[in-house]
Amino acid sequence: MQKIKSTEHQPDTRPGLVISYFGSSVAVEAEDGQVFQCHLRRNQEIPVVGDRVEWQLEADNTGTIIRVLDRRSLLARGDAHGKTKPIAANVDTIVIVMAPPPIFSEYLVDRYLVAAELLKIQPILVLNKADLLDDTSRQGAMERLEPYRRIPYSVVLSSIMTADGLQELGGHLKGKTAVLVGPSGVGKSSIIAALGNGEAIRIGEVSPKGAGKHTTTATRLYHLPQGGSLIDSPGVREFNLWQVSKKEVLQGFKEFETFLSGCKFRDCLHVVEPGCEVQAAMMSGKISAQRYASYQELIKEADSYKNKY
Ligand SMILES: Nc1nc2c(ncn2[C@@H]2O[C@H](COP(=O)(O)OP(=O)(O)OP(=O)(O)O)[C@@H](O)[C@H]2O)c(=O)[nH]1
Ligand SMILES: [Mg+2]
Ligand SMILES: [Zn+2]
Repeated sequence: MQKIKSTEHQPDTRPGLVISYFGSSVAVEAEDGQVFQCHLRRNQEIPVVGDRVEWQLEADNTGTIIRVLDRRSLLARGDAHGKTKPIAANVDTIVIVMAPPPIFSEYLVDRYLVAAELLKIQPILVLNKADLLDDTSRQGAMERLEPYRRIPYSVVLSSIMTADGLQELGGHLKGKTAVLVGPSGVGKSSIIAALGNGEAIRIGEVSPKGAGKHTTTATRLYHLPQGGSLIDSPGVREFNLWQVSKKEVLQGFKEFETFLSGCKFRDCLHVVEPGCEVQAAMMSGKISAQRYASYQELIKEADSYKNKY
């Protein structure tokens, strides 16, 4: 029997890109750039922003999603019930945005970094609002970012007020599909607006709930004039990983790798075991104590899934 190739379209379907998601419908960009509101059929795979889809035009000028095409990556988080919630599809880069005050939480950054490593997505750390740093707080921020530079991860200090770092960040993102993540109010939407072509991103719009808050409520994809796309996502206070195993947690801390062969026990978890090279590397400062603390916390979490679910 002949297999239908995934690139072959049914006669009346068109290719499209999901640029926004509203629950019961999605906004799909057609090949000519026009955007159509598309409905989902019952029991179909739920599309995510960044997904390539096949869709059909209806008489009322809306569309129906026929099929979600295979993804090259899917960034997701875990919810309180151990379920996986998708954030964005087909991303090459995850931009982890933080800003003062209070600068950032290493635990949050490290969770995103584990996700990035497991999905083989390139992470970039951005400390935005650099204009708000005085000499002392700048020094403190640099010290806390240093372990990440050493691993090495790309770290960019940016400001939409002074335009510092924007060109550097733009260079990293050129031609890529990137998702911006991080807490609310750090400047994700502002960065996208600054890098984009001034396309109306609603920053400064007052949200229905918080007085004077300009919060993004739906994930949305924007094209960059210089090529590439940026996905804006609503801010989060926490990022929970989907249910990862202890082995996967370890894979997420890539700077540990060079020490693993030195451990006394082959099944060493690098937590309490004697003769552990990872613990020794942490003690001698070759591995950051903060990164190691994040590792311990995530190992504990991975261990708890076994009993919970
Ligand atoms: N001083 C300063 N303020 C900034 C900078 N970038 C953004 N802001 C301000 O910070 C506030 C929040 O910016 P947003 O871009 O809405 O933040 P966000 O990360 O998209 O927030 P959510 O959509 O809630 O997740 C706005 O008032 C921006 O003007 C910056 O580099 N420096
Ligand atoms: Mg926003
Ligand atoms: Zn060990």
